[in-house]
Amino acid sequence: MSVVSYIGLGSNLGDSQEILKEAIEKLQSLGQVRVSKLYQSPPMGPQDQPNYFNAVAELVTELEPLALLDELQRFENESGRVRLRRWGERTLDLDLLLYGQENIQNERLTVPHVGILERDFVVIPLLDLDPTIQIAGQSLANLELTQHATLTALADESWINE
Ligand code: PH2
Ligand code: MG
Ligand code: MG
Repeated sequence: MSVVSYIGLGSNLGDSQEILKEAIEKLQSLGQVRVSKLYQSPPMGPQDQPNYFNAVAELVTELEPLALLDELQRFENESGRVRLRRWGERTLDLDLLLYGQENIQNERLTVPHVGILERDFVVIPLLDLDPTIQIAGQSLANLELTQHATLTALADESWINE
């Protein structure tokens, strides 16, 4: 049975736009993909690191959550993932944000992703993909942080074709 999942993409090392584009191509091997706009976002965490490129992908997939996580981690590693410190700079970050309506908690995975409702670089792209999206009964469109988001749209949904 296929499930609608959402994957957060982030990069602030290397040619980030190209790295995210390649990540989308890899996600397309796992199912049907739609992408949000492409954003630039000031770093959450250590401030002495570059701004992030962020986007979210919707993936309709038959993969079970842990099998999907394996694939995401494989894609991170294949991109020559460099991660220097916690909350710090990285070439590619692929986070499983939502998997259908499921709540998952085990040693490898927490879904919905931790902190999802506090991160404008996740909430705003999710709203691009589904303006009515809810998490645990909370409509994301009504969140305070959508009113004073700190991120900038760099390109519309066609950025993956550039
Ligand atoms: N990811 C982090 C740490 N800080 N800041 C922004 N703006 N965007 C991110 O994707 C991000 C971050 C660790 O995953
Ligand atoms: Mg992350
Ligand atoms: Mg991550």
